[in-house]
Amino acid sequence: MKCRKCGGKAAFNMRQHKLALCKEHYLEWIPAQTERFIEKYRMFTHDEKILVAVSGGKDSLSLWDILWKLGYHADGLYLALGIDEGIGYSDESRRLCEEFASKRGLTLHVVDVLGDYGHTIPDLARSTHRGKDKPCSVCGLVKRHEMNRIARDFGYDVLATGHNLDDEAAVLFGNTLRWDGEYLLRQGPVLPAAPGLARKAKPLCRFCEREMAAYALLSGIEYIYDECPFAVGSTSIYYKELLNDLEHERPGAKLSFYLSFLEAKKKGLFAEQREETTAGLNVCQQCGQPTSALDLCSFCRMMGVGV
Ligand code: Q46
Ligand code: ZN
Ligand code: ZN
Repeated sequence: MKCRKCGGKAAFNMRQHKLALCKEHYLEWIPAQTERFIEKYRMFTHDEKILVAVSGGKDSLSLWDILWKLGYHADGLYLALGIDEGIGYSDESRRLCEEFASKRGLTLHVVDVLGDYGHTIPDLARSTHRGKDKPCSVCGLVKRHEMNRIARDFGYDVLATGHNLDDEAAVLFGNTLRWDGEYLLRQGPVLPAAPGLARKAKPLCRFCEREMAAYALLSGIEYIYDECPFAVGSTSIYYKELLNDLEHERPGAKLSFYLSFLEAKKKGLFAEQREETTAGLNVCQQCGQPTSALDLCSFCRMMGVGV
């Protein structure tokens, strides 16, 4: 297989795009495409400050690497969740993020959930009614709250995450199975800011998992290969496998599922486009983020802080 640009030996073949590229041209193609998506979906500009949520995995570190190479003002945020499970998952992923940042001279914010709040995610899951079997709902709540807090406190214009096409297609598949209108309306490459909530963007949402793994590998990014130990057996992994079977039989099906959805939404198929709304919500008396409760938001109540 030959590189379409230079005729040299191809390092990576993308059946769904009918495109094969050598290492050099692949490492140019991914950032160039990312820039196109950032502009197309109006995610952010070169004048804005971007906070990239990094987990130590291939997607988020590749995203940070790409934004850095494209000349964006992008700082990182790592949330130390205290997930160990015998493999030192959090410690290792933190080390990789810190190393990544220091090699490139980039700024990394680290929030240590145990140090700052006195709990680890597995502890919180055990001590609350949320997440009896798995800590994922507690973890999601903490991640959303803390990402938004840092973005707001440090004046970032946008919060960028490394969700790829496989992630987005799996979420879309789940939302479609339930015809969950609210979630469908909110799903997309960019979610505008709302009072108390930062704008969110997913610049990698059109690249599949394989493409991001190839990018990380070919650019020599050191990342954690293990998934979070709690991800094993999750519904989203099951949906990803289903969609991969489909993709195997019909290359391009995954991308077209996602893009056709975006197109349908644009045409108004799902009624009026709705932005993230905080109308009817109150303000948490402790942290100031929007909440449906009268006094403290779920995060502050769970952490036992404040009033
Ligand atoms: S939610 Fe659950 Fe993830 Fe948190 S506990 Fe791990 S798998 S990291 S995306
Ligand atoms: Zn080439
Ligand atoms: Zn709060």
